[in-house]
Amino acid sequence: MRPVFVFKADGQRGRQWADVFGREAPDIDFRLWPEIGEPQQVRYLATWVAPADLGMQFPKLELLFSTGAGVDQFDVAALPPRVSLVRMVEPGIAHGMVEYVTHAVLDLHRDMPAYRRAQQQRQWQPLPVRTAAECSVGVLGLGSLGQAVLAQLVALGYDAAGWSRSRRALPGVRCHASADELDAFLARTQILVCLLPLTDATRGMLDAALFAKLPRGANLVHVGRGPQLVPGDLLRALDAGQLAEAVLDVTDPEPLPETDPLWRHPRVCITPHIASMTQPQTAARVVIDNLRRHARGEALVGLVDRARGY
Ligand code: NDP
Ligand code: OXD
Repeated sequence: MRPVFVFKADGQRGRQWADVFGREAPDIDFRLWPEIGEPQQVRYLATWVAPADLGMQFPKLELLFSTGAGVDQFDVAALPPRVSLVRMVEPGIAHGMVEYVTHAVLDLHRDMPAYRRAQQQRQWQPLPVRTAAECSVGVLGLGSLGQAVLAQLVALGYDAAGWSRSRRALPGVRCHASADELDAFLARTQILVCLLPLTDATRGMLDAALFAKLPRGANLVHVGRGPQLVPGDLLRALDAGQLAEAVLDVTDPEPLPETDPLWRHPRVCITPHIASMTQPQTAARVVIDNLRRHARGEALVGLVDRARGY
């Protein structure tokens, strides 16, 4: 009997995944939610949110794939120990994030928010132009997305730095590691990009204390997760001039309620969590590759460390 793989997402994406599996993995029985047949036969599940009774419903489940890069939507502690959780590491999602962050960084570096405001006042007012090399960008999180973003920023000539938990070495990037080196990283960062996963350690991290360690007039591009940001602290930092602009692709909650003051702040740009999306063609191939690795007993790409939470 072929091993059963269940995909749970919207129908259109599901059909794209089904095409790739049909062509490239006919040895796997691909089933599209809710037409999953006998749940007792399911060995692999790809979904954004896990059903509450996952362990009971799928007693033979071995691999749970997140259909996105983040896994904070799962109650990891509630997953049966036999189930390995795998986050999405695929070129399509990285490409989208590179586009979004590069756009935001260029927009901020070249003072486009100020020019948009000047145009509304019909003001012709050139500002001094800094080269990319004179603009310091710092990325919190040097995982698959942080690394892809930094490679593009380095190619554009930015003064690039990054921060992660463990020590990384990336071409052209000043890499900082651990809480010990966070202050030095922040002190040199004019445009701060957050690409951290949401964990107990990163929740509420973008707060007044952190903003105070950035140079005055720094900018924030937040593409991690909404609960990492303390919105009141952001608004106060903007009003006090400690921060100049904020680009937020993620908020808490999502969608942001109509009455939320973030919507109305003239120096906040909000997008509805569209920075990057998993691309079915490339993602399905990555998952197939991981299924092959699993069958051969090899290490999985994107395996989540439950203790770290990402
Ligand atoms: P990875 O797991 O590959 O990388 C996470 C990085 O963050 C690693 O470098 C890790 O350090 C670092 N990190 C985690 N916790 C800490 C900590 N406490 N202190 C310092 N560094 C820490 O994740 P991805 O790059 O794939 O994705 C990052 C996040 O981007 C996702 O979790 C998701 O929240 C967000 N995202 C947002 C999207 C959007 O559309 N807005 C789309 C996709 C993802 P180390 O290297 O030492 O492990
Ligand atoms: C993701 C996201 O984690 O879309 O993939 O935020």
